[in-house]
Amino acid sequence: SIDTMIPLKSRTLWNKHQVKKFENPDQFEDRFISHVETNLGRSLYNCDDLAAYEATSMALRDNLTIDWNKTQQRITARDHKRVYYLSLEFLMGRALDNALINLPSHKGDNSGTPSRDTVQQSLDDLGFKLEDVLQQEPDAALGNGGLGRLAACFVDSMATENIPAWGYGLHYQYGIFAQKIINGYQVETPEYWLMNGNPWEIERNEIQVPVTFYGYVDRSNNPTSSTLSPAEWIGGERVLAIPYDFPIPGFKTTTVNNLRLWQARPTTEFDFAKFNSGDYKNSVAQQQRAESLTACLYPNDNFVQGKELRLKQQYFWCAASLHDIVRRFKKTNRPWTEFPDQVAIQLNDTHPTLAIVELQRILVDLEKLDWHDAFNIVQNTFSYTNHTVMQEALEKWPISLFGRLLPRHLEIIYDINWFFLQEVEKKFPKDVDLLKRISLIEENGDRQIRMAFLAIVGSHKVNGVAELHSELIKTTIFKDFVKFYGPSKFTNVTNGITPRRWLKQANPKLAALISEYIQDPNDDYLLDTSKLTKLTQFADNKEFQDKWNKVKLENKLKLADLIQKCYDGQDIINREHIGETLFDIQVKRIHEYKRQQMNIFGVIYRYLAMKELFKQGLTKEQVAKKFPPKVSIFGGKSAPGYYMAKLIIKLINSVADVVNNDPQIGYLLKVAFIPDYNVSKAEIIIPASDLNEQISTAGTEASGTSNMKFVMNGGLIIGTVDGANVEITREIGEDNIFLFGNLSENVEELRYNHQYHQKPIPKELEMTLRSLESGMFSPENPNEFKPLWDAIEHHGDYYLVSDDFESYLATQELVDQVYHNEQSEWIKKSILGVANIGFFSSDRCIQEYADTIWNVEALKPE
Ligand code: T68
Repeated sequence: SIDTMIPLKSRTLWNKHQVKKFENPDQFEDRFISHVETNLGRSLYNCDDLAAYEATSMALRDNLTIDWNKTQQRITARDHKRVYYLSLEFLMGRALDNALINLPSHKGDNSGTPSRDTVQQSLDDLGFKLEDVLQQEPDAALGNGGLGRLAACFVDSMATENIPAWGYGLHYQYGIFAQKIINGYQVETPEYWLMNGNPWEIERNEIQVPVTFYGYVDRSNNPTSSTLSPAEWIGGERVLAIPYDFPIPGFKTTTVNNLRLWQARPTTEFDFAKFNSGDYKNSVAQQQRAESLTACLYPNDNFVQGKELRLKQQYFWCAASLHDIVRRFKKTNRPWTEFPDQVAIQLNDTHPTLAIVELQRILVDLEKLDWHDAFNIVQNTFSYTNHTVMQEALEKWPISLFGRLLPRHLEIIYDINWFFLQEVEKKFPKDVDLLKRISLIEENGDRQIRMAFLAIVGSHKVNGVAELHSELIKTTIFKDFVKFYGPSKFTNVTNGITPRRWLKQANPKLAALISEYIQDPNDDYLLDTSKLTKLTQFADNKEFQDKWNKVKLENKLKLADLIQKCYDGQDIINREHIGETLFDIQVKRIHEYKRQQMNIFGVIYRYLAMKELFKQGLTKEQVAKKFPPKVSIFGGKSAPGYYMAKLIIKLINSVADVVNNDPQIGYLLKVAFIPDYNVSKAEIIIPASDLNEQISTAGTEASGTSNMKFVMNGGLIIGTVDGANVEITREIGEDNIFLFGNLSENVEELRYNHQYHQKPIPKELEMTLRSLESGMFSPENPNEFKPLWDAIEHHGDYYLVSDDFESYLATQELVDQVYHNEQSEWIKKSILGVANIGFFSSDRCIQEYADTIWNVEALKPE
């Protein structure tokens, strides 16, 4: 039907010159050279690795764009429901290697179809090393941590599962800061990731969505009407939203979805008053303000700051995205009642909750729908994912700030609240306390909008991200909503990760070994991860274990190289002993609840205990019996304003300084902090781990996703009974994970005990804290780490380090014993972990969303 609108002559010509994908190495080379010589204006004589990266990327993007167009046309032609995933963060990492892995035939067969291997060969023939070319790409680090990386895994899986889906986010000029470690302290430096342009994005200047802020609500046309009838919002400030589109390829499918990131631009309107007064400089400054709107990502993980600019970012993004979604829907000419049949919008945390209000505004004010009909449509369209139960991470906006920026939206929220509270009152008459607790507006002191509550009321489903967490939200922060709506509105979708990036791309050697042994030369197990269970039969096989171990060793050597580079060439890891050295890794954002402090306290205790043995006259060999060789590896960023997290980083680096330079200790204990942990470093770090720390205070880590990545790469977990650790244990078996510590149901009581009774501190922790106090790790300033021991000894030990420390140390002892004395058992656990991790593929996760929340089906390419 679209076709018939175009005159025959044009159609014939367009068809004749149809753009074709490169389909063999020769065509790839042709495309590569053409991009170098035309788009880049370079030649054989000045084509460096960067140019090679850009030309390769452009050649791949050409192919993807062709499939992108087909995918979009197919969805439109079939009038198929679309999913919109709204996330303020997409932590994508690098795109090129991922695109190569997703090439239609990724293994070199002899048919000549392009694959990662043939592209590698072509580049080689052209004079480049793929490894070096890949290194040229900066990470797209448009996120903080787990939440942002989850969104990236989800877009990968939605494309792979042929779900018609768009991601919507912001095109930050500056993603998360780059972390430098100077004298042991974190220093944040801005990272302009677009320095060399970006071959993966298509800037669409032809689309410009105006977005308005401030101003007032005008009812002069209808002064008697209530806030429920259409009103006109006369905005003050206006900016334009310009989309940048990123093609998202799927694995073994030609479906290519879209990730649309908005950037703010000034409007071309000019201010006559300023023009006339000759204040040219100021009117330019005004325009520059617009661009600063999307300049940077807020670098907080699990914490909200409540800054006006952040609220502006949120509205800018929601308004632009909804405008886009509504425009696309209107082209179908369907009645508004069918909007939820065509559109599912998933809110990644409460950051996009304004989209609920904006859709209600569009329907009531612009489309003149009845208030209740409109809100029905809204509720059936949206669903909300919660990622935390921690108070400091729950968004609340002061009414005063909100009302100034978005006056009409505030009215709409009041009206939503009014009708909601009426329903509550009907069901639970005269329960004033309940009304107070459940209201969308917090009335204590400074009045604030509770965004999570608004997200619940505006959605048809609310989900947590792991079983334990989904139960917790029902009994704690959202208890009253369960009472009102019943439990069925609340559900669980356990997080997942994409095995393409986190196994095939990060660990090609392990992937090759797996596909060889399970006889899956086409890597179908990357789509159907239940196939990994075929590894079970080899768990005891000596030959397989040896090969498995060899891959781990090679990955550890690669990590040793990275660490050496981070330490300016200083070799911290003794390569001679690397095979018998346990790599103990904790990489994630630095946060008290994640308890990196407990990990480093454990390292300090180990060091003190080793020194004591040496003092008693034991030889190195004798000490090694009790404390076999180990490297403790840390990585992660602290929010720039998070004092305690920064102090933990400093402590890790100070301990590293002392321990690594103690000749008596030598290779038996080393500590490394890898600066600037990000996705591309994770791809090197995770495959190298023997042991991975997932040691959050029970009940605080909603899910965790790196736990899944480590197990998928043959790492064993030492962890608490928290987040997805619980389901990982169920899947891989409790013999294959080292669990310790108090359970979440006891956390409240333990905290209470700290507040009201002086509980003695276990002697190992006492010893550790006193060594800090002695200045052993900060001779210039013995008080430097005082806040860390004070938190435990004088401020209630909120994260229960003292309650879990002994069982943590005991479990570490068990780890040492199995790793060093029962090597074959260890490798078996490692293999069984991989064999049974299939459940945590984000493909499974996306299928659950599609079936139980979005009610959307796959649309496969013909
Ligand atoms: C994480 N949350 C959870 N938040 O902590 C983690 N917060 O347990 C879970 O696995 C992951 O989400 C995916 O579900 C975050 O990463 C943030 O980064 C964040 C960002 C802004 C404001 C608040």
